[in-house]
Amino acid sequence: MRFTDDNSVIAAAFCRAILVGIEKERDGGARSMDELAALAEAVGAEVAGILPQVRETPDRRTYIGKGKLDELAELCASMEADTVICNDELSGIQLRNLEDRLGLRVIDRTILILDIFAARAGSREGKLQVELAQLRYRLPRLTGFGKALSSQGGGIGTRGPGEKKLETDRRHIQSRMDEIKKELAEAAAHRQVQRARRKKSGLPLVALVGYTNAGKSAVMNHILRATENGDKAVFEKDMLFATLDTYRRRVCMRDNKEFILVDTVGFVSKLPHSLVKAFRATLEEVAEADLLVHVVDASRADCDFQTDVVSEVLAELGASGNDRITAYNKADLIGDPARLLHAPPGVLPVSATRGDNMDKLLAAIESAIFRDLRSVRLLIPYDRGDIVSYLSEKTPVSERAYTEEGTLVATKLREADYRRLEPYALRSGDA
Ligand SMILES: Nc1nc2c(ncn2[C@@H]2O[C@H](COP(=O)(O)OP(=O)(O)OP(=O)(O)O)[C@@H](O)[C@H]2O)c(=O)[nH]1
Ligand SMILES: [Mg+2]
Repeated sequence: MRFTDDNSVIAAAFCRAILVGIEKERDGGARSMDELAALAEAVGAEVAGILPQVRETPDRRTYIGKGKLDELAELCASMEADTVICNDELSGIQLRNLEDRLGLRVIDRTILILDIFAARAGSREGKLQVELAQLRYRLPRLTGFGKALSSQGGGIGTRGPGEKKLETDRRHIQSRMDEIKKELAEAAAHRQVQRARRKKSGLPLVALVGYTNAGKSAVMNHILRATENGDKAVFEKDMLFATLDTYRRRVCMRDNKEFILVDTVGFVSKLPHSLVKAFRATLEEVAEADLLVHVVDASRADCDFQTDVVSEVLAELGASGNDRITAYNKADLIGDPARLLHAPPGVLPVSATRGDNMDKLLAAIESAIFRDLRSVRLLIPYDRGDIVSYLSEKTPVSERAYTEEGTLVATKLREADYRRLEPYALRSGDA
């Protein structure tokens, strides 16, 4: 693997690649290799061959075993491949040994995912997060290359030019990382202010989570259309990692009920830890959400596996305990409806593109986030017309009457509003 001067890794774009992966016997890892192929194609690589090896753990020095490595070298030559892509994150030693033996560029799954993120990140914060993840990946891998370089220098114990270069590189990377962290901290502080504002408004937060390509953005778009907020649609496409930034939309429903809906970046198996770490700030909203809507692509044979991956990432983000609704999306693609009968209880089959059951999903969201509304009768003095307007616009007013002392309003309030307006509340039995 080679790095360019701007610290990014040379993308796998336009290469002709052989994919190599370790599969545990019990995993039937073909699924995972299909996904690696999709990831490779996502950056424009051409997949010239796939070589899986069944073994429990990767070889510490060469990832795959020696016999397999010979087979790989032959395959690369016969297919005229210029790149090898491995299905796990490799150490610097493994990368170097493989490159030395094969005489080709070797890329691992992590760098492939980082490449996709680097190419697609849109916001400044997203770009910085990816760069930080790339640098985090690169730093511990300098040593492997450094050893190779330092051997050009003098004998044992002397500091060769390679070692000096290694140190310069390391310092350069470290200082860039510090710079990025500082800028990200400023962005995080800004978001903190926004979050505080939302909390004060008391608007419930609903986050869409799920495996990449499950249909989270499609669910968001359907909900936006169904609630006449269709002009705020987000990007949805049949590709891995179509969404890379967090998108928040205010959804206004009937009865003046409002909530914030958040579309998030999709998860993938073996999501690089450096990336989860870098994206933790933007994914903080997932942990803070009042409700998670887990969107599953139920048309996939491996949907249980994808569900497990999502649970693992949610645990890593500290969101395991949040209230959750699970939607089995793409139900329209399931030829045999009996398959849905195996879905765990409480799971709702939906089709975001065809609209099937989406009204039920919205109703389930509504009852989950608004179940704590308090029914109240308020007597608002006439000099507080602003409060009456607020209640008419923002709450489901069921009755309004004009009395001598002021406007009498019967409605339902969220906790934050209730605390603010409690002085005007009438106890049952009052006028
Ligand atoms: N047939 C069918 N296709 C769907 C359905 N929901 C989504 N899709 C399609 O599936 C593809 C992926 O949908 P997205 O909404 O972009 O998926 P996502 O979960 O947001 O994916 P990422 O942002 O990449 O993580 C798109 O082509 C959608 O149109 C559905 O219910 N049925
Ligand atoms: Mg999306």
